[in-house]
Amino acid sequence: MAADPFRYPRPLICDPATPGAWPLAGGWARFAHVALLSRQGAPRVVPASDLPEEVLTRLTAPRAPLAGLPLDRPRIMGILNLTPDSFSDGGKFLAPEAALAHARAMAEAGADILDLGGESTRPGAATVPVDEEIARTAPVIGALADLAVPVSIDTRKAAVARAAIRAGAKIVNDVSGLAHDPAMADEIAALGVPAVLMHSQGDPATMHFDPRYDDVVLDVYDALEGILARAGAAGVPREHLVADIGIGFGKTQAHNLALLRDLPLFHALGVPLLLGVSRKRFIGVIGHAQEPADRMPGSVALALRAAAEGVHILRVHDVAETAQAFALWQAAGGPIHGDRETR
Ligand code: HH2
Repeated sequence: MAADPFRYPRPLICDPATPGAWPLAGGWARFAHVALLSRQGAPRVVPASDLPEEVLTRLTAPRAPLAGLPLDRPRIMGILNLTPDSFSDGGKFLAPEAALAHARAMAEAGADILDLGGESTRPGAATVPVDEEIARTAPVIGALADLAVPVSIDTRKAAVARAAIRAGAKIVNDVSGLAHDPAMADEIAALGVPAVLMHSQGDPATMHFDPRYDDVVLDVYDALEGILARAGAAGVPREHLVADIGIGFGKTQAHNLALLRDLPLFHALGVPLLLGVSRKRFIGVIGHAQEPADRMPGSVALALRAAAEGVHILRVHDVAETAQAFALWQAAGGPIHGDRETR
């Protein structure tokens, strides 16, 4: 069977004032052309209006609000690791008072969502027993119940997700993309909450050994499509799903950069996109910053670039710095609100 030429349409982001430009994922970024990526050869650039209607609709349709949060501008997800061993902030927020203070400080600094995790998934990390992960996360989530911003639970385990949602979390963030815990898809469906489903090749313990792909961009796209379909089959409504390419999870630096170069392709999945690059290792390598805490400028640069490409949620350690970058970008005419309608 001949390959579908419209299977991998990568929008080419353009100035919002471009005549005939379409809104990307219902948001602020615009595109008028797409590069049709293919496993067979070089991409072919065509006007967006040449796309089959179903493909164009997937690329342009507004995305549903996430846990009540409208995705009409780039949103900041602040990271709170309640772990002794996370690669950047491990051990800093283990004490509940420190965790709560940091959560409130991030909300104050402009976080739209807080992502709490009780298990590091850095390369080489060991798994944490379910009871311990719940003991690290649920009480802190309960203590943040008065906070206006929704909390997400960063876990690969159904029981931890359940305990977190019961304690007041509103979103599940599964870095294994339903692969770690066979009960996760049914649990998310039963809880009736939205979920971020991330692509990962292999387990954190081994994923960094020798990750291989035929074509990393297209392989990750196909895998995410499969993950979203699995969630759908378990009964999770499409409006509850967010996709994430999983930077650094079973990917080399070359894989990470290839994925970032073709990031707009992933809007063709038809769901909101989340990106987590904050302080990750390749930023330190390219940006000559050995210490994770010194990788803020590179992290902000990538967050801005992704936001300009219509990515809806940026998962970051440096909330105030990212919020300031977004504010200045917007003040200088960045198309955050998509107010220069061309259609
Ligand atoms: N990255 C990390 C953890 N959770 N979730 C999503 N959706 N996307 C990501 O890229 C992502 C994630 C790893 O970063 P961090 O939480 O800072 O470190 P650790 O896993 O060591 O706790």
